[in-house]
Amino acid sequence: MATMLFYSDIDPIDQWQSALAKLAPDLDIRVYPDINEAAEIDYALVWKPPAGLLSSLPNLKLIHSIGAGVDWLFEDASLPDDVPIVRMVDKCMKNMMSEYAIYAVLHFHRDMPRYQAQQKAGDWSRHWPAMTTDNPVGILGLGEIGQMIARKFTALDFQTHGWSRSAKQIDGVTCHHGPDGMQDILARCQYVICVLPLTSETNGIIDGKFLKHMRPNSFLINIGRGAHVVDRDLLAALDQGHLGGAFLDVFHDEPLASDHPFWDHPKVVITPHIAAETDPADGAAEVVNNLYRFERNEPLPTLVERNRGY
Ligand code: OXD
Repeated sequence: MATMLFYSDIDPIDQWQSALAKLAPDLDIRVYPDINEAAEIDYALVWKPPAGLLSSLPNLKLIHSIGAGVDWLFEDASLPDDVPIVRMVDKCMKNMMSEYAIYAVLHFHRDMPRYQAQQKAGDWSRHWPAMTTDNPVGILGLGEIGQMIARKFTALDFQTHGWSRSAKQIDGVTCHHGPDGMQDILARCQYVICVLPLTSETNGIIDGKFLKHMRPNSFLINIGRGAHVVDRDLLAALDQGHLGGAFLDVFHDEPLASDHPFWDHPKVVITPHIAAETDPADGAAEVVNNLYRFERNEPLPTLVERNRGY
């Protein structure tokens, strides 16, 4: 029987325990801090554990993230180098991320900030809507989540572009890659959605230069990580009128400080990192499948490549 440590400050532990118990009744789940013997732990299912916790488990064989991003794991200097890491990418999460992206784009596309202000003022003015086919959507990051978002925008009839580090081909999506491809996608899209992983290459990627390449009066949606954005450059692009608005779910520091200028900026919409949650039932199925694959020495589809950082 295998033993798995569970650590998360934000996920519903009871639901995870019962979902895992249904699918893998033999799995012994130890919820931190009730680990008992550290040497007994084979697997760790975690979201942002304290630094040093994973390295204190001498027989750890696999680390499974509860979320899609794993940048926080690499902040722990003592993270064991030889233990494979698996990301969570389940269907519910992909659905939630794409719903959020669609909602954010349509918020700007259908001029909701203006109609919300008009409602407050009791103003019945009508404005000609933007046309779907004239306002391309660009998705930065074409992993599983980015691809699902792209497919859904294609289905809504938006011209859909995508950017990835290396070349990709996706039906119905104009794919760009590399640094020149980034300039190209930014120049062509009215709505730019960031779902990039956070790595040393993408940290601060949304800076003044990036924003200058975006179309005048275009919109940024960030559901990647807060550290992708240089906040003061984004604020400048909004204040100088270059950018039409930003829809932000992730921030450098979370919770966002109460005096951060994003809070009451008229062109910014903020949500508290809720674009997607990991559903315990769906997530538990993903974890159990990965553990079976691992035990049978089969390839793990969401195995993190440490040299890439995702
Ligand atoms: C994340 C997640 O990685 O919510 O941010 O899954």
